[in-house]
Amino acid sequence: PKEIFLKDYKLPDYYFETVDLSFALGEEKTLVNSKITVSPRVEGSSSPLVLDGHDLKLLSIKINGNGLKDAHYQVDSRHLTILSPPSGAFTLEILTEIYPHKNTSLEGLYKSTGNFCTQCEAEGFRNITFFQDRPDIMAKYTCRIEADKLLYPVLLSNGNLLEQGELEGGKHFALWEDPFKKPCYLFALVAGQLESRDDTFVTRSGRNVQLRIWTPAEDLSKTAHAMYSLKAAMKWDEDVFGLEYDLDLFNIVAVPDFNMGAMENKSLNIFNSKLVLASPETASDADYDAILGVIGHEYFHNWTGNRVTCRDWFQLSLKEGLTVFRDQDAGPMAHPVRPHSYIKMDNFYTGVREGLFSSFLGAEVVRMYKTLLGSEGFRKGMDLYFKRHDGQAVTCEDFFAAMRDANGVDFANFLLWYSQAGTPIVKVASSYNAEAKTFSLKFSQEVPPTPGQPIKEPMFIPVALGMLNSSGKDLPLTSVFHDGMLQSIASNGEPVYSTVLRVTKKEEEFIFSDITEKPVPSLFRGYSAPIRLEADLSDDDLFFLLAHDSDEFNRWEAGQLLARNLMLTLVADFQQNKPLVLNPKFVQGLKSILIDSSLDKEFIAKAITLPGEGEIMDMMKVADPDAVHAVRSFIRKQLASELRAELLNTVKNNRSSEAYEFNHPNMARRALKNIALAYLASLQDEESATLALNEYKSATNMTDQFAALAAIAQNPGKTREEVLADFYNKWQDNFLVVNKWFALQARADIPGNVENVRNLLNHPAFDLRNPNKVYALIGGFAGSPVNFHAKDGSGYKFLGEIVVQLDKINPQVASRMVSAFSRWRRYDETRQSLAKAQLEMIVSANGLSENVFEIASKSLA
Ligand code: B3K
Ligand code: ZN
Repeated sequence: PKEIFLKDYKLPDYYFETVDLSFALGEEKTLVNSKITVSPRVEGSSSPLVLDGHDLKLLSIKINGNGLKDAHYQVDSRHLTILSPPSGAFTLEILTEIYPHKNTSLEGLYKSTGNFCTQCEAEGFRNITFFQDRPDIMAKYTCRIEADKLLYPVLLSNGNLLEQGELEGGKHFALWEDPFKKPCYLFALVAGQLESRDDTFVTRSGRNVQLRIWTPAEDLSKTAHAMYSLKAAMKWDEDVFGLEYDLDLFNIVAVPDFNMGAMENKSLNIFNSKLVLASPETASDADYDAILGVIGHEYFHNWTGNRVTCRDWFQLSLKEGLTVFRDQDAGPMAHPVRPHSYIKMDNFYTGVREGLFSSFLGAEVVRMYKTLLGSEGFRKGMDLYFKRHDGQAVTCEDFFAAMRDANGVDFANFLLWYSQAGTPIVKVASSYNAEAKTFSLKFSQEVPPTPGQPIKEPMFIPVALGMLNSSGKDLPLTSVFHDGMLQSIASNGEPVYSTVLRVTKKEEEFIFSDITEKPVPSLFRGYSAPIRLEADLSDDDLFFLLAHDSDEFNRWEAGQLLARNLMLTLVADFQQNKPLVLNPKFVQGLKSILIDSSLDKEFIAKAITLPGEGEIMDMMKVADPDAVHAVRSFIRKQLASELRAELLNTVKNNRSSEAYEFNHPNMARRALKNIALAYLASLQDEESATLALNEYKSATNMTDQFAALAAIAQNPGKTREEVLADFYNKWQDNFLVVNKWFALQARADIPGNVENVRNLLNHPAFDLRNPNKVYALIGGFAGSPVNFHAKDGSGYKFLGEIVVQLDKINPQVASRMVSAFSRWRRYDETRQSLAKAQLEMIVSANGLSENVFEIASKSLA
């Protein structure tokens, strides 16, 4: 397989103006006719026209209506080349045959529980027909679908329905037209037995938009929250960005077999059912939240991704970073406490040439624009971006230019965020001069070398900060001395309590004046830049920030930093066989948070949650999963025993007998109660066991029921087995709930759990062909530090075998699973050689897909 580089981007030789597709859907085969009007980019040129096509059966080609002779084209399993096309514009008509019922890769056109559906991003359209499968080919589409009327009563595609009608032989057809130009990755088709929940949205200019959410009839009752989420997203985009929906119809279809979360196809979003279906009994708060977030995300793509799209796939963060930023910012649940590892399905967007960073980091880059420019400046930049680029396929530099030009600001080296890999490490040293009443902050930054980029330039880093006085209040800030100049930071003559510095050099100093007492600085408020901070703050400073910082993110982060330091110290003790002792100050710190009734409950729940094992392992020279697990379990149990009374009260005081509601106070209350319950269950005593069992039995919604089940399942034994069996019996007919049950068992830290997971592979409810089930069971297992990294290699061996098996079914899903191996060099030598052996076995497997090969071979390189 050949690697593609950004620097090799070339404009296409031919543009496509219109594309008329016609599908004859059948049980054994589907015929696809594609009629394209083609025009050369350079008038008069007649260079060969190379089309992508993956394992397609070509039936015929016509140019300007005449059949093309064999000598005038070449076809292989990847391409169709028209050797000497006419000079000037022409029409190209290609007929192919495909086999959706055999398509287990779930890319292109495939079947999910009897219905036809598509997935084309990034390069799936080439599985449907021969095409220039690249996002800078934007064309206007029509799509005619013909199918059996009884089997496929509903026929959907992008845009507006122009015509529909009956045909002979029990068939019918529908003709759709999308008035907007789009790249082929946004094409979609759905055909099947579906019903819709209908609603309308009136746009701010007074247009009625028909909204339809399609599912099998029996699931329709579970789509109310999805509809609420869609309407909230439409309203938010109007209110915040002035962006209106641009068609009269918006469809969402939920399918059970889908490789990722959802897909933003123009006016016909296709979703993994997991991110549409919810009822209080079957979906947890986390599910409700994810649905709200992802429905918003896909809807927001209509402008950031669809109307303005990516020139090539290296520009992925142009649409993903910006759209993740928008969904994080949106919605009634937006909240400043945001763990670094905001996990959502599309973060796994790997395997295809992703560019330099994940959509998550892309969102952080967009957030920096907003931090630097303020909300108004950011909005001006967005307005200019749409004004300049509507209907175009553009680059991250174009986005940058719009932000810069709209605000007339010099961003110096900000673009390095897109090209320079690696997380900058920012060190900060502070000193207070009591006589001069000045406070100095010295910043130094370093970006560690990464493969292919040994030398790094200093980055442009926005530092939002404030300073706390001895009673924990923000000190007024008036002016700062920097670069030989005293600059005012007051706003209209009034002091400010938080400001944004621009750090752009390898080393630089900022000296604040009129600081009346020695402050504790609160740096990078709101996570103002995606960096790793090493500040000269003592534990006492951190406890102080944890207790008082007005910036909720930093308040939480101070607690996490304390916990990380504590865990690392104890890990070292554990490795040296020293007895583990928990610092009483830490217990005291968490206790004061836990009992502080003035605090938001979601904040408390997050603040008393220890950093994950993966996060701690990342900070170690050689990751030691056993030590990290032992230490985290020790701290949890110790905290539970010392704060037992407070935790019990927390559970008791946060129960509610009222009907489930999806809103902040109720979700926060449940989160707090359930984390307290989990702590108590780690005590493994009679009283806590009874408590957890009672919570399980009395739960009236999935959030509480599942949290109680998880608490019980921490501890091996008879109760665990009985309750797991009970839960399965209750929910065996609901595949989404059964996946939770798989995932819970998969990630259990019970020693030797790999055997249990192996057995579950044979469970009647399991199926390797369904991505959600694989993510739950195999993905869950690969994320469990103790058993996946078992020192006897049993976990690695298990995953290695599955990856090879899975690759034959679905390469995209297999490549996600194989990425669990990618950090194998972080472990000790024994584990390294065991993991490496599995990677080598995978790479040498017969008929390996490009997806898995890319990830596995890059991991070995
Ligand atoms: N744009 C898609 C992700 C596509 C992944 C392709 N393998 C959905 C999203 O961004 O949410
Ligand atoms: Zn997206």
